[in-house]
Amino acid sequence: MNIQNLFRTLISGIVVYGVLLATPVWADNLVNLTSTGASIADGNAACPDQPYFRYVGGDPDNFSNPTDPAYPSPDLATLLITPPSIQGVVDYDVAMNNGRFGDSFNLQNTRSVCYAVIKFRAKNTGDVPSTDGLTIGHVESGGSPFTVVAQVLEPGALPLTQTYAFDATGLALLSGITGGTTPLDSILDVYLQDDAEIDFITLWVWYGPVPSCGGNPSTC
Ligand SMILES: [Ca+2]
Ligand SMILES: [Ca+2]
Ligand SMILES: [Ca+2]
Ligand SMILES: [Ca+2]
Repeated sequence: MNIQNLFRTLISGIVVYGVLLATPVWADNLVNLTSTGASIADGNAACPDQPYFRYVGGDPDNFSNPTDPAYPSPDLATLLITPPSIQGVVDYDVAMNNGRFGDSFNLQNTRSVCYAVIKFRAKNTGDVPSTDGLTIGHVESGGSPFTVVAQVLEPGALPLTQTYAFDATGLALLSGITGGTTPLDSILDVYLQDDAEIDFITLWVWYGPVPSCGGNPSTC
């Protein structure tokens, strides 16, 4: 993974119930994500008897003014300005051209992750959007390194709302942020560099044993 791909973007939230929309097939641009099984019904089926937590960043208002605030963690805020970009750091609903976007979600949970779905809306707005990426992971103390959990490359190529499920690798890495053997601070960072605009990001997370670990969270 080159440095350009590494720096592709994240956010905060609350518990609610809702309905997911259909997802376009775009597998070539997905890292540790899949368009298969990206629904609440799939998460409920994979993690029986587990409620889901919904984390929301930005308002799904189709990029409308006013801008929606992002709340990057202190470590992500440091990453966003290292080095400074031409445009600077932007919020949701801001056309980005050589800028940086970031938001952080405090997952507030120390259990491993059984299932997770991400939904967002993006569009290309800058000079070379084909090199962009939305990166989901965890920024370490002081702004580096960025532990990558999953990515969507060129997230604005499709002017549509996109919904993906984390694959087995993504779930294992996500569990390293929450309920792994050396859990971090449960903050999930999302980072985007540098030519696309984000309307909103929503995460659904089911906690519990990681399916790929044979149902035993103590072993992974
Ligand atoms: Ca708005
Ligand atoms: Ca650019
Ligand atoms: Ca770019
Ligand atoms: Ca918005």
